[in-house]
Amino acid sequence: MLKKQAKCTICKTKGLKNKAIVYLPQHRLALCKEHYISWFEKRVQKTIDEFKMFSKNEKILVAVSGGKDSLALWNVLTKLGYKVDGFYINLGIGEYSQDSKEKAVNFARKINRPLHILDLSTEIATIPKLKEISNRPACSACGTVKRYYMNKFAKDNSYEVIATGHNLDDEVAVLFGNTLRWDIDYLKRQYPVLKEEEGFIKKVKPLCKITEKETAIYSFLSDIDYIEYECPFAEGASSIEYKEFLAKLEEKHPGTKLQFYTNFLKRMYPILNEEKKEDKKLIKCKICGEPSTNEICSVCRLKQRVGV
Ligand code: Q46
Ligand code: ZN
Ligand code: ZN
Repeated sequence: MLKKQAKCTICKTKGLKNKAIVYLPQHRLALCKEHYISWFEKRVQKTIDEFKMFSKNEKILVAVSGGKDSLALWNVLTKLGYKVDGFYINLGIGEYSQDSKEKAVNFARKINRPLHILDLSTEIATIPKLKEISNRPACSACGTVKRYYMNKFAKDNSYEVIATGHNLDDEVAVLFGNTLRWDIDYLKRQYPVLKEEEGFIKKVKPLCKITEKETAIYSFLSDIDYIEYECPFAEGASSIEYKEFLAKLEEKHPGTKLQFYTNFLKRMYPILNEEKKEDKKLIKCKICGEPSTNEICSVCRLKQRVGV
C-alpha cells in the first residue's frame, strides 16, 4: 500500500517534491510516474547485462502474444536501443486470438517495428483442433508448436536471439512446481538464458526479475494497449494455483518470490549443473530436419495425426 502523501524517493534526492504513485515494498521505493518508468527500464537493462543476454548488434525476435508482458518487453527493448522485431503466432483460439492479434498489430504500428505473423491453421492446425486430434491438453500441444515455429522462424530469418516475456511470477511458479516434483531435468534448465545449441537459437527472459504487477503498472503508465483477459485454456492450470499461493506468501513477507528465484539461480543451479552428464543426444528430424530427440520430431508426429 502506498502511504498517503508519500513523496517520490528519487525526486526527494533532487530536492523535488513530486508525489509517489507506486510503492515497491521489497525495494523500499516510492516512485512518481517518470521515475517508475526509468526504474523499470534500468532493471531490465541490468538483467540483460547480468546474464549477458544480448548486445545492441544482435538481431532479436520477441515472442508477442498481445498480453502485457510481451508488449512491455518489446517496448522496453526498443526504448533501450535494441533491434527487436515481433513474432506473433495466430493460435486460432476464437475471440481470444482475434483480440490478441489486433493488440499486437496495433502495437507494432505504434512503435513502428515489423511484426511477423504465422498462422497455425495453415502450418498445421489450430490449437482447439490439435487438442481434439492429439488427445493432449491444449497447453501441451500449444507449447510444443510455439517453441518449434518460433525457433524455426528465427533461424530461417537469421535472428540471433529469441526473447520471451516470462516474468518473475511465471518463473517462480514453474520453479515451485518443479521443486515440488523434484524434477531435476527441468530444474537444470531453468535459467534466464538458454544458450544456442545445435539447431536451437539462444533464448532469453529479460523480465525474469520483474513481477507481473510491476509489468502491469509499467504497461499502464506507458499507455500500452494489451489484451486484458487470459487464453480460455489457461484456466485450471496448476501454475495459477501456485501463483495464488505464492502471492499470499509475498503479501506477508515482501521479497519472498525474488529471493526464492535469485537464490535458486545463485546457489542451486550451479550445483545441479556441476556434473556434466551427457544430455539426451539431439538428432535431426527425418522429415523436417529440425532438432529432435526422436527420429521424427513431435511437431511432425502431430502433423501426421492431423493428416497434413
Ligand atoms: S496460449 Fe497456449 Fe497459453 Fe492458451 S493454450 Fe495454453 S499455452 S494458455 S501461454
Ligand atoms: Zn520522481
Ligand atoms: Zn520434424
